[in-house]
Amino acid sequence: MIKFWYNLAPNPMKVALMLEELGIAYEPVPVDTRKGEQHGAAFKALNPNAKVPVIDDAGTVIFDSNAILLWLADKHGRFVARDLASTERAETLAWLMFIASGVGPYSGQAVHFRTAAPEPKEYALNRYDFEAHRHWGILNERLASRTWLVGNEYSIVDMAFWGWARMVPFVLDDKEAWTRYPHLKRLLDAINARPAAARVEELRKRHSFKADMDDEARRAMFPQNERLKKQ
Ligand SMILES: N[C@@H](CCC(=O)N[C@@H](CS)C(=O)NCC(=O)O)C(=O)O
Repeated sequence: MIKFWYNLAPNPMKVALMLEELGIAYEPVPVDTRKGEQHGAAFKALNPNAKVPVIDDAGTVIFDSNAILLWLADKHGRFVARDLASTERAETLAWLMFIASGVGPYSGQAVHFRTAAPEPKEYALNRYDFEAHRHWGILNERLASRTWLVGNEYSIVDMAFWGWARMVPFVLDDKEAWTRYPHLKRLLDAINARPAAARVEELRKRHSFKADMDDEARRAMFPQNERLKKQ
């Protein structure tokens, strides 16, 4: 059975959605990142990058959410274009990488600088907020004229989108985000209406993760700050 190391953050949640869409058995293993569990030797042997998600699929250990989505899609022949030479497959790779290297990191850094960075932070916050808006704007524009991000069917690219799209008003600190980006909302609602998304909501209730952002959590999540203390 697949083992799935996760917490409730956007990247693990996309993988949870895929596992639920496939309807395959898996064992969810919570990793409480605010308690620093991602830095333990056993976990780092699975993912040297010390982050969730990770899966162990019959002895094949794979980390990084979009890589996991592609692995599972290829293995099961579902939710992905299977012709490696097709335009749809090329577009799948392009949009998966765009989400992995742009949407996710800029969204994450926008949240970090808005909620956790010390002053002065205006320059950094402006950069990441601007880039987060720019990336979400690109997806919104693409979705203005198409139902799904790639091809004519729901795919792993939409699942990769969903992980972060659920957080857009928070990421952008913008209560009007859905008015500004209605096409994002339309796709988010379509995925939220799927039974697999409802099953992910059930998974979210199965384990309670540490909520406090106290000193222990800050040390685990923002190890870079220890360097500042030594200066
Ligand atoms: N590129 C990785 C990023 C994974 C990542 O940033 N995971 C976060 C949760 S969404 C995490 O484990 N954070 C804990 C930490 O940074 O210590 C992926 O897509 O899986």
